[in-house]
Amino acid sequence: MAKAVRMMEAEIKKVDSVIYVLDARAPVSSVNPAFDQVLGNKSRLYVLNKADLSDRKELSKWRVFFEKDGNKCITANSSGKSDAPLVVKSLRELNAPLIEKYARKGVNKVIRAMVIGIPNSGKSTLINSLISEKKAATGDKPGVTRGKQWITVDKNIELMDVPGVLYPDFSDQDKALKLALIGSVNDDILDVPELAAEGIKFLAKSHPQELFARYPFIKDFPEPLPALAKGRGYILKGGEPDTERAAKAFISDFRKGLLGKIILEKML
Ligand SMILES: Nc1nc2c(ncn2[C@@H]2O[C@H](COP(=O)(O)OP(=O)(O)O)[C@@H](O)[C@H]2O)c(=O)[nH]1
Ligand SMILES: [Mg+2]
Repeated sequence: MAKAVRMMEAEIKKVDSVIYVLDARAPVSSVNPAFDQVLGNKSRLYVLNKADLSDRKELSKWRVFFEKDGNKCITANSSGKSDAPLVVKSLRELNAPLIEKYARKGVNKVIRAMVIGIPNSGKSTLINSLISEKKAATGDKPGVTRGKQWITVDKNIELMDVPGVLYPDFSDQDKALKLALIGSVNDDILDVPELAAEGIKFLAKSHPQELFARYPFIKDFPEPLPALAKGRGYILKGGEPDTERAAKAFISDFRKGLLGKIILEKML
């Protein structure tokens, strides 16, 4: 934990801005306040990524929420390339005063930025969407000379080739649940049936329409997993409901957006 902060401290000195990649399905939980001090007053471009999986109307409110203190916020679907120009344009706008200051002296200022965010928020995907070749991934190959390589996006923008991973903030249970649901926590260390049961309980309150539209057969059942297993026909040889499979199915459905475009956090 302290090591991650120290590493970030060293890297942050080399850049003008950070591109803070947020998972749009849990914008607040995607931020780790532990890194705020390290980021200091570097200008931030917040990218509400995975916008394709999120409620568009709600997202526009979140965009406004993150646009303060001179920072910028945009929404993006990094799986495609269509939002890449907006990312580049916004980063250039964020640094316009600096670019102009140099331009007056006849110098082309290259803005350097570091892409940061919690695991699975889409940092690598975003970087790859900004460049023509898949440089972000190939740098890890053994034999490829490592060290500080900057990825050139255009004449004004270079990205640090290694994205900064922020460990997620598990300070409260509610955040931990959301982070696990969106897939920011390795499933290997999770109790999947427990996560699914908690997730269903959460959605039954926050998004009952979406939940029960997909799984009408779990309504009014105090134990949702056996009901879901029976409803889906996941039955073990002995006739018992396969709750493990039901749990996996629910989590997979949620992450694929099959329950709908759900944002787990409500704007206050
Ligand atoms: N639907 C959708 N999936 C995305 C988007 N961005 C990334 N992903 C997926 O999210 C997963 C994690 O992305 P990755 O770039 O490896 O995350 P990183 O750990 O932050 O580098 C991958 O399966 C990506 O394909 C997006 O905008 N929309
Ligand atoms: Mg990555």
